[in-house]
Amino acid sequence: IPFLENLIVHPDFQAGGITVNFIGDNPSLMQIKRKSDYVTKSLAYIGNTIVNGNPDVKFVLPEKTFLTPKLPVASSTIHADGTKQLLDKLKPKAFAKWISDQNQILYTDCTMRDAHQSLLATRVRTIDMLPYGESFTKDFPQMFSMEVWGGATFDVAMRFLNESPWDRLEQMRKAMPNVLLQMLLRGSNGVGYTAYPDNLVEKFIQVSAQKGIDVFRIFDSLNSIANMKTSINAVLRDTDSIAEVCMGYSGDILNGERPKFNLNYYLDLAKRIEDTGAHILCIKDMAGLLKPYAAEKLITELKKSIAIPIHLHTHDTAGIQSATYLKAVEAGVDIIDVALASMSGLTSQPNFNVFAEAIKGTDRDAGFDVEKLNQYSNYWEDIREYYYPFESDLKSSTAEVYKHEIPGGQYSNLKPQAYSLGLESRMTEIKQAYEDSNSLLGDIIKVTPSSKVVGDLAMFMVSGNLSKQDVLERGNSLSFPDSVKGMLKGELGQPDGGWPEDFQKMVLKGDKPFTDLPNAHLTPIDFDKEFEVFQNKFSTSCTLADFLSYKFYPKVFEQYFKTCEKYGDVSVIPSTVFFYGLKPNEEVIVNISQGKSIIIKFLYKSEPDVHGMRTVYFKLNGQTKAIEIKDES
Ligand code: 3PY
Ligand code: ZN
Repeated sequence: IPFLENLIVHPDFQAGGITVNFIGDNPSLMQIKRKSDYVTKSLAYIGNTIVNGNPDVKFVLPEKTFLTPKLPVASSTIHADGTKQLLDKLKPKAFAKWISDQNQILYTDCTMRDAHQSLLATRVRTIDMLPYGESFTKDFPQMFSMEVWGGATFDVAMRFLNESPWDRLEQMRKAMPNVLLQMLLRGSNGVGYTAYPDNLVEKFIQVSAQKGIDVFRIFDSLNSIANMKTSINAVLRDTDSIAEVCMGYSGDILNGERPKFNLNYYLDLAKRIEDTGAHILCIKDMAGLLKPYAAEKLITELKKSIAIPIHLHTHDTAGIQSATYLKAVEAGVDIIDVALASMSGLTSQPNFNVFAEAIKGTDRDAGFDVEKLNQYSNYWEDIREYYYPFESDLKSSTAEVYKHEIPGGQYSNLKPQAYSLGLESRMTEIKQAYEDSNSLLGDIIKVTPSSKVVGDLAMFMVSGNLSKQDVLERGNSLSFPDSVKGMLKGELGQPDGGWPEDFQKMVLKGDKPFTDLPNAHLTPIDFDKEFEVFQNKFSTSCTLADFLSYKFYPKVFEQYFKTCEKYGDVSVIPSTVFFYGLKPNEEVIVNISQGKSIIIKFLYKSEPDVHGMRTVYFKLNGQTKAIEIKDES
């Protein structure tokens, strides 16, 4: 009986003074046991990281030291009412009107989602984000929104960080009760890389809204409204959240030689997006291709043709996107996406601190205190050091992006992908092949997951030493990657103008493509039945939210669940220890729950015995503990 050992040492029990409700009145009897279980699991995790390293960390700099990141003291002890309270009061439609009616430029902070997805392979952990979010929204309740969820964060949280994305969201909501929380949703691809049944996407939206998402930024990787319809309708029908619908920006509206994605294409698409009932239009410039004068033209024309507010998203890969923002602001854009200085630039968003200061004194200035922004940026500068193995080594901005059009979030991932295929020395060819793949596919919108398919085709070409001409000449005898076959079969939907027929035939080799919706062939989920099977497979303590994680990422969830069983909740272990373990005599404080912490000091590890087992010695709250860890080397 788990509480027995606690019960017999309880002073009231020993004094014989217990009542019938004694156990119910003393929940700590159970908790102490859980705590010791938790401690054992945490030690096992830390011990394993000391002996074997974190498998996600590909290289360690042994001499590297870290500073303790410091947050500024917030100017307020409370969270003053902000956009969250305004949305609750007005509801989305009237809230959208409020956006359009007011004149100040509004900001979304992407530091906690797209910025680290684009700079640090999405590896930033909840423990490093929460204190920032909490303090920042006390200082800046005038933020439009904080982008905190969706995109690759859902997958990476479980796959590499052993965190529940849902716990992250719930904690974010608590930490930032006054500002809108925003997520990126891949339309019928949800938070995954393929199409899912409509009722899965709908349930996902309902649960995400309940747990805290206020702004659903919905996009489709081929700009297909049909693919976004289910998500848009679910947000409009089932939640009080905002449906922000994207048009992905490709090409260059000022370049007559790239006529496919011209001004009329975007004006028409925006109008059709407005007609869906969307509350906000997002121009999703995922690769950072929207040049300053193109932005001026596009926003000016959009403002004439649609009434809903416009939110502009870009990546600063070319280094000139602050100028794009200036032109967009002059042309009347309502909201822009930024990242704190030390997490901005290159494949990330433009620099918040610099932009807020640069428009000081203009009529759209929203009065951000740049000193304060700089202090928050300093916090992130130190946090970023924890993640050094995940930095992409892009050193400077580049005009090449206008040629290859690789999205910011993919650019930083392409190198590790090339590395894993032994192609790391051939990045120049890969970038050229990416451009050629896009051309073979008929010039498409490239964003997750279509961008991944273009990347796969590029890798295939480089590893097989195939030029575009070679592919066209020898394509009938080539076996293309599955993702390319799937996309040309119709699994991601249809691009405007359809797929190039010759290339499609070459890839599919007699397999018949379909042109109805990509998820039309998928069976809807029977939630009652499947949830029960799921709980039986894992645990009755698993929630509906866990079930959704499982439906999007079955293998990843299974692995995540096993790791939780073995190591407990590792999200509370500080990042330096999570990634690099401890050095002899180094200690760490782990806050295992509100107000409860343990101090763990690593003493030393023995040499491996004949079975490869090492004994790792710790001091835990002053007492010595030894655990056995298998050395995998
Ligand atoms: C994602 O889907 O993860 C993106 O960031 C797309 O831009
Ligand atoms: Zn982005």
